Amino acid sequence: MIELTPIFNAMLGAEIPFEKFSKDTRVTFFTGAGISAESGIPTFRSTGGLWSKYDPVKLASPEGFNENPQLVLDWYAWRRDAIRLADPNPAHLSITKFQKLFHDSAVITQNVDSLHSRAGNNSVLELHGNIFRERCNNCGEENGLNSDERTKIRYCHCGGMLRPDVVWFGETLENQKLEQAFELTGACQIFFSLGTSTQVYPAAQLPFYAKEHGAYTIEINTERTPFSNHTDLFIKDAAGHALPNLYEEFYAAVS
Ligand code: BJW
Ligand code: ZN
Repeated sequence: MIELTPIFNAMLGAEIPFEKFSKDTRVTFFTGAGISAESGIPTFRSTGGLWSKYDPVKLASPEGFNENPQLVLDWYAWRRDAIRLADPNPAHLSITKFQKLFHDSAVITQNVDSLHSRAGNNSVLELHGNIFRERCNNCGEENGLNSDERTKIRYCHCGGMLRPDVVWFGETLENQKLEQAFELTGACQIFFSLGTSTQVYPAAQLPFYAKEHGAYTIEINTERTPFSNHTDLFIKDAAGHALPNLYEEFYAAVS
């Protein structure tokens, strides 16, 4: 494993086996809250992150929602407002450029903020849902993107309460999405792990699965994670700084 710090950014690509890659190389980007941090959206587990101020059991679990749905709806309304004010940052925008270079590529995100799509990324798989959608807590029926009536407790025609369409602790991820995520991970030749603490399962398995299936793995994070000792290249830096530089290196070597 090679570790690079920002000071080496000028020669980031020095360690990458570019000769193995071409425009047909399959590339998968796996992202977490850290990629949106430079857009001003707080992460969960970093110092000052959401879980240092708010209790995940009360706000991001089915038990918390059943106990106090209004508290949960208010918290999600507050987060949606903050996300609406945010814009995609250079890391999201670099992925759009990478996807023009490597046409066979996809984004698997744990984020619920839509910033990948807003940046023009394509083939985006939202593993933990989307904060702008809602669904019924009972029958699961999606209620689409709609207005800010969502701060009030409302009910589905089946009698179930409407809730944000996100995956809370103790809930299973959508099977089809998870299978697709493992397929994209197992089949790619370059796997980027960007701004995730690699602590929340089953998503956290993906970087390890990529490595086991022969992908060249590049992790970019401001801190080390459980994957850092396993990745081919660890870049200790902000994604919005390292990824645009890395794109230039790939562009020069591959296009
Ligand atoms: C930067 C940066 C910059 C900062 N540039 N980098 C014991 C009890 C109960 C459950 C479990 C248990 N043990 C294991 C489980 C399973 C549980 C789990 O994994 N828990 C662990 C925490 C221990 N998982 C689940 O419950 C999942 N379901 C499941 O497993 O079903 C089967 C099952 C059923 C019943 C029982 C047990 C299993 C579901 C997980 C759902 C996660 N939901 C959330 C909320 C989503 C909705 C919302 O947004 O409101 O998803 S929690 C939160 O964590 C969110 C994220 O998607 C997810 C991952 O976090 P992420 O993205 O990695 O963010 P951070 O903050 O952790 O990290 C940010 C990183 O960025 C840091 O490393 C920084 O250094 C870095 N960074 N700035 C680059 N500029
Ligand atoms: Zn319903």
